[in-house]
This record gives sequence, structure tokens and C-alpha cells, in this order.
Amino acid sequence: MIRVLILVVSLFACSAGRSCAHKCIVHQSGHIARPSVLATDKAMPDDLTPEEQQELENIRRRKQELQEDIQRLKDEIAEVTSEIENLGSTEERKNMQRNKQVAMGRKKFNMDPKKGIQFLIENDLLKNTSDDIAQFLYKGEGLNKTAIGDYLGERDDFNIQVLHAFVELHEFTDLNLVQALRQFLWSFRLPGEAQKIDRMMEAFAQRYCQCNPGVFQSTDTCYILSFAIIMLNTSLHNPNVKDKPSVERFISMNRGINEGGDLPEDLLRNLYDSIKNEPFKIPEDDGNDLTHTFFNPDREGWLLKLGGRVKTWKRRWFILTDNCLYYFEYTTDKEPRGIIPLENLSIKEVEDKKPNCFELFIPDNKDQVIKACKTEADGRVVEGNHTFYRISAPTAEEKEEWMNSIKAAISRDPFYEMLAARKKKVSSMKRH
Ligand code: 4IP
Repeated sequence: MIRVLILVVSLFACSAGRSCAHKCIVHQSGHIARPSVLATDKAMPDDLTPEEQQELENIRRRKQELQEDIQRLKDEIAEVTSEIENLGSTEERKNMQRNKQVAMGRKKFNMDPKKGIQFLIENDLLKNTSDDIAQFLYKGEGLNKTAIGDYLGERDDFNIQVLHAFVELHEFTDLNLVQALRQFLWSFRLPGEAQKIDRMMEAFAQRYCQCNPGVFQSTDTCYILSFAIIMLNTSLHNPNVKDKPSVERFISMNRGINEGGDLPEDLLRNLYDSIKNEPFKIPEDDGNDLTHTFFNPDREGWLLKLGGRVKTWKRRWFILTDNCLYYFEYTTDKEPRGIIPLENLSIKEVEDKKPNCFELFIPDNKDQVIKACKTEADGRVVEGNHTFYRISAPTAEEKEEWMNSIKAAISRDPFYEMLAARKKKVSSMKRH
């Protein structure tokens, strides 16, 4: 650019000289030579003195030189201008290419977070460090918040490092717990798996306590109170929950969670009011169908079921909803033939003469009868007799889908168990 400016300035200097030379030539003697006499191809006029002729000759030579200079400068400018234009378009092209690849990386990430990150790294759009990836997720531009949550929740060591770097990017200093949770829970969508929720909320509690030392006795207290707040949010703002807890109930529910001691009442009142006045804004599931299926396990279809005492296979219409499996003789039946609550059950694949089989069972207790009910032929509703429920799906794919949905329905419980274990831990602290 500097080179061009110099050229432009030189050209102007020359042009100025040229225009002056073209206008007129003032002879030392005061004689004014007309511009036409300067034309180099013209013969020397006869009426000039030898000095004037010499002068004119000089001027013509000078003019010739100037014209050559101008042409050279014009050529140079043309050359540099084209260089700049090429430079600009290469840069632009590179940028466009880069933007396209970033957009592609984001799309890939939304479909499969690990593959998306790998693509961005392979194309030099992202550094393979936990800090850089955390920044990318924190900015979240064009990223699906469910996919961000899935990536951060992974058990892989590297993903856990990214999770910690991601949480470090959140600034919680001087925020109360509700404000910090609002910020945190808006930056991604909390996955449905208990272990993932546990890891993420643990990282959150650690970061909150690091930013606000002295508010809680331990990160466990912060962790438990965070869940009490999330549950309070549901109870207060979900229209399906009829029983709305009062502030007194909220305070009493959280007795003893500060390492056996109570948290200041003012603090709990403030948190309660904050949630009551404004519910959490949680990111919606932004359109990932697979995740949607996973989090919305309701499903229905024909399956074969093996009898309890008499081992006969019956084709039944199954509906999975509200954490229970219902089975009907016909799709139009109002009353189910049987109901199996899934709480505390496990599921596994099994081999049988029938294809695509899986089994529901009580872990660690093979002989115990599963809590369930069934309708007898005479219409009486009685307890079931199954120590396991063996089920056969029409295709391998359907077996997979049923198993995933049932697993998702079952997996909500371990989390509450983990939470209960922590509560037990912090409230027993004082006694020890
Ligand atoms: C019946 O066999 C059916 O398989 C029942 O299934 C089953 O009840 C009975 O189990 C089993 O004895 P038969 O029809 O050949 O007599 P369904 O109720 O779907 O018709 P479950 O509990 O599986 O519903 P027991 O455990 O009641 O004997």
C-alpha cells in the first residue's frame, strides 16, 4: 500500500509538471512559446534564435522523458493494483472457505458433538486443547445446547477437562446461587443421564464455591441446595404440580444441609423469592430428533411377552409412559391386562428361541417377584407372578429402540439415589 501511495504521489508530481509543460513555456527572455511548438515530431520553427532553438530542444527532450516516466508509473500502478486485487480476492476466498467449514463443523457438532469437534480440529479451525474447545462451547454460536450438554457430560477424561475449563469461563463472584444457576443452566441443556447431571452439577458447585468462598461449608452443600432450587422451580412453576411449597417448607426441607448445620434463613428466603418471581429459563431441545427420542421415551407397539407361571408367549400392545409399561390385548382396549412399574428394575438382552429378546429383572435379586399387577380372565386385578419379564420385539431395530426408551425411563432414579446419598452425608457430618 505504501508503495502505491508513493507511486500515486509521484504521478501527481509528474502530471503537474506535464500540465505546466503543456500550457506554455516561459523563456528567460520573456518570450512565450506556444504549446504546439513543443510537439517533438514537429520540425524546428525557422523564426527562433539559436538559443531558443536549443531551449525548445531541451524542453522537448524533457517532455519526452516525462511522458516515459508517466507511462512507467502507470504501468507500475496497474501492476500493484492488480496485485492488491488478487491479494484481496485470495484473502476473501480464504475467509469464505473458512466460514463455510466452520458452519459445516457446527452442523456436524449438532449431529454428533465428538465428530464435529474432530472435524474442526482437523481443519485447523479449533485447537485441540480443553481451553479452546471450552471457549468454542461457551460462545456457543450456532451450536445446539443439547449437543453442548451431551459433549460436556461425557465420561472421557478429556471431556471432563473441557467441562472444567467451560465452568471456569463462568464468572459467579458475588452472584447468589439462583443467579449463578440461571447463568449456568442457560449455557447448555442438562442431559438426562444421572451420571452426567452429577458430574456437571459437581463442577458447577466447585466453581460457585471457588468464586464465593465462605458462603457454604462444602461443595456438597452447594450441590444439594442447587438441586433443591431446581426442584423448587419445577414445583412452583409447573402447572401439573398442584402442591406448591411455601417458603417455610423450603426452609425446613433444607435443614441440616450445611455440614449438619442450617443455612441462614435470609439466604434461603432470598433464593425462594428469586425463583418464585422468575422461573429458570432452560434451553429448549433445539430439534435434535435422536435426543428428543431419548428424553421422551414414550413409545407404543406390538411385542411378545412370556407368561409368568405358565410360559406361553402372548402378543400384546405395549405402551411405555409415566415410567411404567402397560400391556393391552387390543390397541383399542381401555383397561390394560397388566402394568409394570419400571422403578428399580434393570434391563438386559437375552437369547431365546424367539428373536430379539430382552428381559426386565430386579438387579441382585433374581428370585424376588417383580412389583406389578395383572388382570385375571374373570376381570380381577391381582399381583403379577413374574420374577422377570421376557419380551420379544419384531425386529432387532425395534428391540434396540424399546431397550433405549426403557433404559431412559429407568435411569432417572439413580440420580435421586445419588442426591439422597449426598444429603445423608452432609447431614451426618455434625454427628461425627
Ligand atoms: C398366561 O398363560 C398368559 O401368558 C398371561 O399373559 C400371563 O400373565 C400368565 O402368567 C400366563 O399363565 P395362558 O394364557 O397360557 O394361561 P396375559 O395376561 O398377557 O394374557 P401375565 O402376568 O404375563 O400378564 P401367570 O403368571 O399369571 O401364570
